Amino acid sequence: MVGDALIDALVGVVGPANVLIDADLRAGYETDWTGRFHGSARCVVRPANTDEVAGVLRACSSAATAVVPQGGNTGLVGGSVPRGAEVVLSLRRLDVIEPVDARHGSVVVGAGAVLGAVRTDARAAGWDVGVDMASRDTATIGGMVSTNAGGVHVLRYGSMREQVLGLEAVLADGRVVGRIPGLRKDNTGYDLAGLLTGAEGTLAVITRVHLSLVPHLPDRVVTLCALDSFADAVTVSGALRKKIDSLVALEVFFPEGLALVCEHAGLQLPFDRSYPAYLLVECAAHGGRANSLVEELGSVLGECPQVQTTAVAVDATSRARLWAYRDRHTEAINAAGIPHKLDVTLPFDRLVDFERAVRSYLDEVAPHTRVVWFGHVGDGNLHVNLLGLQPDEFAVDDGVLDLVTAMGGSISAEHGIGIAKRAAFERSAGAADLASMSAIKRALDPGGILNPGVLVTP
Ligand code: 2HG
Ligand code: ZN
Repeated sequence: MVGDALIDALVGVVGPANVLIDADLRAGYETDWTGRFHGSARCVVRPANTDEVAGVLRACSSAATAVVPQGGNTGLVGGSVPRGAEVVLSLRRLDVIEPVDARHGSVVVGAGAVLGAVRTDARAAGWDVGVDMASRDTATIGGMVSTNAGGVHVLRYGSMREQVLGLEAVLADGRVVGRIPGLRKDNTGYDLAGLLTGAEGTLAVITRVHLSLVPHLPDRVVTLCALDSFADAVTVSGALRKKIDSLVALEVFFPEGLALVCEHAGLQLPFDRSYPAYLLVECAAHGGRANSLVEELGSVLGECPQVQTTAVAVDATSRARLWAYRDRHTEAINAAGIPHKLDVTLPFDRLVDFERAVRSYLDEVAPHTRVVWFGHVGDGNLHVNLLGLQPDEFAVDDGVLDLVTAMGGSISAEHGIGIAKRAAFERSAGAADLASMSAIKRALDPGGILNPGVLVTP
């Protein structure tokens, strides 16, 4: 039987301990973080290095068996869990973090290296990773590059694509592509690293990444602002983006999400009463400038009459206390039910209209739905979490995403397309764009074994 021959071949590549066949061993790899997406894998295979990844892909290609690459399994669009009898290719054992280049600010890491661990090494050398997010202790660099992850510092440092100096990846037929040396300028041919970044494991399996680092900025101030409306939050965030060079994060959340977080995490409300909107602002510098950051931010906020009250934090513990109100949204929402996650960008001047339009759309078509909003308002990026829908119900999501498209936005700001946004993506993207993507898919993965069903139609 083909299946058994494949298992034998995989065992030959990675050893019996790293081919997980039993249902209880596979289980942790078969359901996504939200609990919305799950399927059964043929097996989970855990290679330790690039050669083994190549061996696994050659075996799967010969057996014409689909492969679902998986990093930390923190994805939110169903792109890294099986949909039916695929081989899950876990990259977590490729977790080597090479010594940081402390003079020039870069590091080469395996795809399975966890963001938090890379950040610790970078900071010890006076540098930092430009992308940060709440799932930092589980998310892997390979997964973050594959999904072009964003996070809370995009307005300062860009998404994952901007951090990649070079990468190595394995094609479906086992050939290794890419460049690791990580030159700052390299204009030779097609940008394969740029193409594989954000390809969601549909074109190749990323095995190593050369990351550009950013200077570590230890002087920080975090201010939580209370506002009377989302419109005020958008206005204040525009003023902060215009006037403050040291800005590294600009996040928004609302009373529904804050109440969930406080209940879930056992936290006190930040102010003595609730407000219609909250802005979390972080500024950073080095050279002992914390006090001047406080003064600069205080003076710009003082010129914004929309700001009702603020809480300011400078030391690490107080900063973490304010960040918890924002960072713990995702886990608090998950504790309340299985969410449908819509991650969208709008032009800044459509954000407020969009929020109103979604509320009236939901009142009309799904009044039982509970909506929890938050996001990276500094990037025009909102996370719209819908609770109370069936996991396989897509119509309400698609209606919201069509509103995004109609308002000139993007249906995926930072989480990717996966399987969750496939239909909306096909409606929002241009026909020639879709055809070009399909042609690229067919060229790099002619057998269609890499993450079929995700992102692109071959
Ligand atoms: C975040 O910004 C992540 O924390 C997750 O992108 C967003 O849970 C979400 O909807
Ligand atoms: Zn986000």
